[in-house]
Amino acid sequence: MKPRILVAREVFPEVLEHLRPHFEVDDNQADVILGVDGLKRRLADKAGVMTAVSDPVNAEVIAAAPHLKAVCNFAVGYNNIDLAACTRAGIMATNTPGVLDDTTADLAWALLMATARHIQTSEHWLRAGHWKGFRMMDWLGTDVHHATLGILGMGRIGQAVARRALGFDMRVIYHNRSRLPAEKEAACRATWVDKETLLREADFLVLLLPYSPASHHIIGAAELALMKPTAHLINVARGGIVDDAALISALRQRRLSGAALDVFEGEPALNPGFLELDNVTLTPHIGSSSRATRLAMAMTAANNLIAALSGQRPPNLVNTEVWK
Ligand code: 8YV
Repeated sequence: MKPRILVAREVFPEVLEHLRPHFEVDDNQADVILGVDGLKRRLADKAGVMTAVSDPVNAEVIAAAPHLKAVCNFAVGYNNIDLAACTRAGIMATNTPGVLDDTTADLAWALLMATARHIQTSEHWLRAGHWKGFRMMDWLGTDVHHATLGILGMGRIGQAVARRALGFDMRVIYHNRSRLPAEKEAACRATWVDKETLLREADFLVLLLPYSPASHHIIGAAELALMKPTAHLINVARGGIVDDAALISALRQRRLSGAALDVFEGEPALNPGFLELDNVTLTPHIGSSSRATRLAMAMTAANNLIAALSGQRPPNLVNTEVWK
């Protein structure tokens, strides 16, 4: 008998076709959010699951899934999974690194340009019929070219964001726990600086850190106070890295020129303070959302699951200690 698996969210039909020769597939093409209770119910008889960031695979879910051997996230981030609980239960957890770097870097740039040049707000103003003709002072933005780009978290996506800055003749500075090797720094012409210098000197600060207790509110009131009042903050990483209430207060008081955010604390809930501001651009966690990339992510997760349940080491195993 084929192992039973759950695909916890809607996926492209070709992903299900790829899985069906290997597994008895319980899919969720109706895309109902299962939550803790739904996952507990649907995982009681499953050996594997493909999850998204919206699926909380916590200790309670794991305790209710006695046959579970693999949790394969279709995301590079995996803060929806209690990794320690998986490891304790001998369950493999995997992610999808690499396949979404360029697509997410593209969105970081789309947001950077949008906040720099008031793309969202000026479009809404135009659509509302306010444009009566040329005015010298309309929608004065911030130049992107020759500005200083700061990147906090210089993994693969951070480096892809940095490389794109070459075309805009920008100075690129970054902060990361460990410095990149010299050849990687040279490839994106980026200079390592301490966190305080990064905050003080960036005209555009792009956040690309994974969420963990250590990165919780790594950008809060004190950090925002160090930034230039002309600066813009861009977050395409995870909600919770930024203290949203502190950011709203800085934007409201114009202690920061603008922000562009794809991720939020407690999403999909949104701090209503954001909606009152005209200096923030908001998108609904679409960093990796191109058709090609979302398909590649789902296929990567599917291949991790196929490997894990056929006795092979999955290519993107996160809790490597479970592999004997
Ligand atoms: C995903 C993401 O699209 O990969 C990640 O960590 O945040 C996004 O690329 C989203 O999480 C869906 O699972």
